[in-house]
Amino acid sequence: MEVDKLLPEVENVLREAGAKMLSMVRPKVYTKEGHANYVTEGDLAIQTLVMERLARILPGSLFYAEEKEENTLTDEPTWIIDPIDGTANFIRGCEHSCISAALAQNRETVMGLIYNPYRHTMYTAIKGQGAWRDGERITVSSCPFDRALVRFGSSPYQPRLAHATVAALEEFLHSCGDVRRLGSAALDLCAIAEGSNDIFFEYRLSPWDYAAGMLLVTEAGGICTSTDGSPLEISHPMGVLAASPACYEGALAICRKHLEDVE
Ligand code: LIP
Repeated sequence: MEVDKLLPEVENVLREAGAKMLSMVRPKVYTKEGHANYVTEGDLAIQTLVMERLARILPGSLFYAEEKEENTLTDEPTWIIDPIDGTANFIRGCEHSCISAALAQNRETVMGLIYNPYRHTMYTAIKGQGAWRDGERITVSSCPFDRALVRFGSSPYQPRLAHATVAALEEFLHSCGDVRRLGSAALDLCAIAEGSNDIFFEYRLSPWDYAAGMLLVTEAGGICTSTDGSPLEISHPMGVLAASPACYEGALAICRKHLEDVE
């Protein structure tokens, strides 16, 4: 499958979806299972639009998407979609959310796109062909570990991970430059890929949160594994650690150590 031929059309789908997202002011909000877990009419409308358009671009492709009832990843070409990553920010008007789409083949991401409609910024990556932001090549940083900027996610739907997250954060604060929590894992992974930040971790995410971003990071020269160092898979939720080569080992040691705190 020549995925690079699909890229321009998929970019247009995400830009159309982004315009729809920005047009939805004060969207209806619904609760989902788990602590502080929400979905809006924006998530649902954008997921419907993106799935319809991508099904036309790649007839016969399957979907693994956040607001679908049932998700099972097979070896078949499958779009992994987060219609709005950073839903809580979207609900509150905190303009830091994005639309994330990945194409998987044989359970591996071969193409990833993340669109930030607030900044009209498009991040793309195709396996083996590098990572790009608005057509400019991007690479991870060379910042040393003791000066690293660390992005993290607090796994708010999983309160049992709070203690381990806070303990890891404290160690990062003593070991690195500073920490930041902005509320979109996909945009956090873009920050690692473009080199504006150096480390990202979150002890549990769903495949739609990271399937595109993990390819951006590795195609930008970074390392992306689970928080215990095992290979990151997109067939089920996992912890995620992404970092530049200069920072990965130090970050893995901290993430692994505090994973032991999780019951
Ligand atoms: C969110 C992630 C965030 C994580 C939240 C949630 P959503 O995605 O981007 O980093 O901490 O738990 O998973 O739910 O807004 O698509």
